[in-house]
Amino acid sequence: MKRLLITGAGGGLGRMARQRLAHLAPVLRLSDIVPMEEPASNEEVVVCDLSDAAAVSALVKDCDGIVHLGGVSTEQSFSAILDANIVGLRNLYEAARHNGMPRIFFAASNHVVGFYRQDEKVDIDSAVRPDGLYGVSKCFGEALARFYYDKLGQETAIVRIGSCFERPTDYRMLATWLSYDDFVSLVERVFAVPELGCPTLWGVSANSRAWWSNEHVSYLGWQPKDSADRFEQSIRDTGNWPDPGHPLAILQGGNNTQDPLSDH
Ligand code: NAI
Ligand code: 15L
Repeated sequence: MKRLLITGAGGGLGRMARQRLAHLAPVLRLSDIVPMEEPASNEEVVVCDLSDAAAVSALVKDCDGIVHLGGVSTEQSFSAILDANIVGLRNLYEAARHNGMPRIFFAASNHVVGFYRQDEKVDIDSAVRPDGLYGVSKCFGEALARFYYDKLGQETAIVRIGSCFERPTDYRMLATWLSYDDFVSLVERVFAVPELGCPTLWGVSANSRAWWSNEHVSYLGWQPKDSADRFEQSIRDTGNWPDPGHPLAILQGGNNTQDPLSDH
């Protein structure tokens, strides 16, 4: 791979990916709608709104791989979600179609199944039960990725990320945490396997409390090494532990299930 595009490079995961994925290609192209740090000698920095089709087409040109992290990452107005996650994603896939179909790592989300209970078994073939418009937009993204694969052969790893932060900070994240190291090793595998196809998988570390299994994608050869287990006592010690009746302790989507529904 000569040039890897990272969208959302100004965001939480994007800033980490900028530091940790440089070994994957001689050139990193970094993009976001917000200004980013000045480029190093191996970097290209491009400010670009995903909802601008022409700009996204130019962005994707000459890239051999895409880590797509850009977009609205929380529950917001439908118009914001529409521009970034729906129009923006369609623009990305059209740009890929016209620029050599680079392999895509798509940051999907556990919030496509947020209204399942934590004690329900959910696998990759379970019906989606999004917990907000944000989750709905990720369902669209999953369907679009699958459509471009079935129609055109565009390869994508649809990664339903749990909670990818430096460390788990609450009860729910003891199940959903994905460590930065495990995120990096997953991206490495996605771009290393000779044939990827279009798998949907869970972006989650080897947490004992995890609700999801990745047995169906053993061909990727990805083995998460971290576990949230070692943080359990320190989280208990903070007192940040929900009552059994709290959504954080009942529903997979946790507090997102309680977000107000925007009417614009
Ligand atoms: P973030 O909100 O920190 O980063 C997203 C970036 O996308 C931001 O820098 C934002 O400026 C950019 N963006 C928003 N609208 C845009 C537009 N119209 N055009 C171009 N760029 C735009 O989110 P984070 O945590 O870094 O997540 C990255 C991706 O991973 C997101 O797609 C999120 O939905 C997904 N994800 C993250 C999880 C996590 O635990 N961090 C869990 C599940 C999914
Ligand atoms: C997500 O999809 C969000 O982007 C992130 O901010 C967290 O809320 C994460 O899920 C989570 O469920 O912890």
